[in-house]
Amino acid sequence: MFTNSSAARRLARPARRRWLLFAAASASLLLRVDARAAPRVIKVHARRFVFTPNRIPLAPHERVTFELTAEDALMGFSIPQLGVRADVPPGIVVHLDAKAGDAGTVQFLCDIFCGSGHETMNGVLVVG
Ligand SMILES: [Cu+2]
Repeated sequence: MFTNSSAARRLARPARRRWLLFAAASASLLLRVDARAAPRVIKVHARRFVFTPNRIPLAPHERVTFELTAEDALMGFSIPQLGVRADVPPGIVVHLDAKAGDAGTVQFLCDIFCGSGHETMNGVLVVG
């Protein structure tokens, strides 16, 4: 069909450019999907009768994974408003997925009696 190879190359250039644009757009989309797929990991340590940190900023609707550890007793990590909780035995790393809601403050607390002072063991997610 083509009488010489330079004519074939000229016609091939737009196709190659389209392919490169498609590849770049696909890579960009994959990166965005990966960023969305990987929730931020937030480490929270519990000891009688304190969570560290006890004030955690989150973006509205952010997906996070809490990486929970306990030092000296079986603890509970509960976020009633988000409907999630976990037992946190000492010496074990526990992962708990959660998704923030709209802007505002959300309390978390220990929901396993761990001694005198347990009732003050809490913290707050600051969503905004
Ligand atoms: Cu407790």
